[in-house]
Amino acid sequence: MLTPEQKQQFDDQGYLVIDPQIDTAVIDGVVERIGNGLLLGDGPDQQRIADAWRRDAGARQIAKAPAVLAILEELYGRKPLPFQTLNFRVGTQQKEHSDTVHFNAAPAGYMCGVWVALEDIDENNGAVIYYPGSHKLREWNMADVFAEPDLGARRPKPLYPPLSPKALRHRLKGLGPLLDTTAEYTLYEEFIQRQLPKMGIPPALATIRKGQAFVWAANLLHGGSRRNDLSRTRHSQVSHYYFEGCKYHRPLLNSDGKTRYFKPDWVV
Ligand SMILES: O=C(O)CCC(=O)C(=O)O
Repeated sequence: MLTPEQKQQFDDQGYLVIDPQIDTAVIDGVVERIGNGLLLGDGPDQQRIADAWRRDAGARQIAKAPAVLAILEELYGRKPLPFQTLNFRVGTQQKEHSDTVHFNAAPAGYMCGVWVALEDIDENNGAVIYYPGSHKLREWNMADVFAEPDLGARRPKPLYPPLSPKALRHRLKGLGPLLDTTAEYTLYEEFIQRQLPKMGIPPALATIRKGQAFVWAANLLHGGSRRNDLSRTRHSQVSHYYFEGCKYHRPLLNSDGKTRYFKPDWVV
């Protein structure tokens, strides 16, 4: 399905624009339900709609589009497994990051994002910004962030006092991290902002058309560009994929140095 040039481009540049072959009716249905507020998001402005696939067949179809699954299998040589969807009405203006700080695997790098444009995207409605080839840089993790003296000095204290091993196990099962990951992530974002000018890679914008998709490798630095026109929407769905036969973990939740594997909630 992919040409050798497309595979080479993904290897060299860490991204690929593809045709996910999703029916326009499916795309329009998701946009309409989101536009009508039938699918609500989290946060005060409800702009980020996590895991719409659970409630919405259209969002599920986008995450499991056969053409996308076939292309990812060609690129990675393993069966892709979608495990999260995020829908947005407007651009996120999210600071640059690598997904490897959120989701990684053993073996490393078996994770990717597929960002489907549910309307035309240009430089004014908050296109994804990315740094071609940055996926080849080392995977920066929280240890790198804390190694910067000023950022390390601002590292937040653990949220809980030392717990018994049993209480700790219980906590980790039910409530996730014992760490203030929101504050730690802010330090990570600052760290990445310092790396960007040093990399010597000019940023690019994923200005793709409605119905196209932008695939990025886990370690490609990317974010949401400025919304130059605040009156415009930017309907999009990003689905995140792991691959079969790996172990899965979330480095941000492991910033105390222990790798805790988890069982993702697969999109079914
Ligand atoms: O949609 C965007 O603006 C950015 C999305 C993103 O950075 C992500 O899903 O990791």
